Amino acid sequence: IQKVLRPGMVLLKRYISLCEQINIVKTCQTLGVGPGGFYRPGYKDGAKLRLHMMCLGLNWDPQTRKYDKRHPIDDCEPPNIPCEFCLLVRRAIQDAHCLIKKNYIVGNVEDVLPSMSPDICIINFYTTNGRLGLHQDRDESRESLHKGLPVVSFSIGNSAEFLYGDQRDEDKAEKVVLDSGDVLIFGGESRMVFHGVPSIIPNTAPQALLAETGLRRGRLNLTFRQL
Ligand code: MD3
Ligand code: FE
Repeated sequence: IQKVLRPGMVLLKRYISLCEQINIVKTCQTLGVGPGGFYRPGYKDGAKLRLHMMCLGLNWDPQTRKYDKRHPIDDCEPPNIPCEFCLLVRRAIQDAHCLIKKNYIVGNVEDVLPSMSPDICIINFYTTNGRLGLHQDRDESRESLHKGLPVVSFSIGNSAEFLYGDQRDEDKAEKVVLDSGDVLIFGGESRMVFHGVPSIIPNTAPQALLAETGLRRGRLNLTFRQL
């Protein structure tokens, strides 16, 4: 089940196979401990985000909202983005292009949803009480934002409610559920939408994923961007 939710916004349901999901979780587990690994970042005002985060390729600091070569806490250079991740991102954008061409009359699909090759992967881990308020992602370069280069997101583990809309108001936002294996792409006209994760739905991860990885109750989200 694949859906174009808005121009430039494509949801590929259950796109990542269970086997690929298991490999992604194992990679995150390996890279996520020790220096440069998962931590609970803070905002400018000192409040902590209700999630654990780590970065690959480059670093992003929620406190300064800046991209950097090094980690703000331990001064480490983050690990590279594994090739398998980048290949999956590329395949997802290609399949989104096919979907758009099949369903809409478009001149050049690259205008509706540009291709991108990621410089950074931000990995968020939400426990059962995790959440992320409505926000826009606009810390990338002016060129990247201007071109509408997409953010590609992978959801793995417990399902999450996901809100998106044209305003910061949760009551005016549209809601979809993101399940394990779903890929969501936001590019072109949809790049600046407000979006957030109001709640994680307990005990919804595929049993085999938990058995194979020991992933604790929670949800992993990987977002890929070109700066
Ligand atoms: C729409 N992450 O990392 S993923 C984020 O589930 C972020 O962890 C959420 O928002 C999460 O910034 C949502 C879907 C997503 C990611 C980035 C977007 C949607 C987006 C950027 C622009 C528009
Ligand atoms: Fe975001």
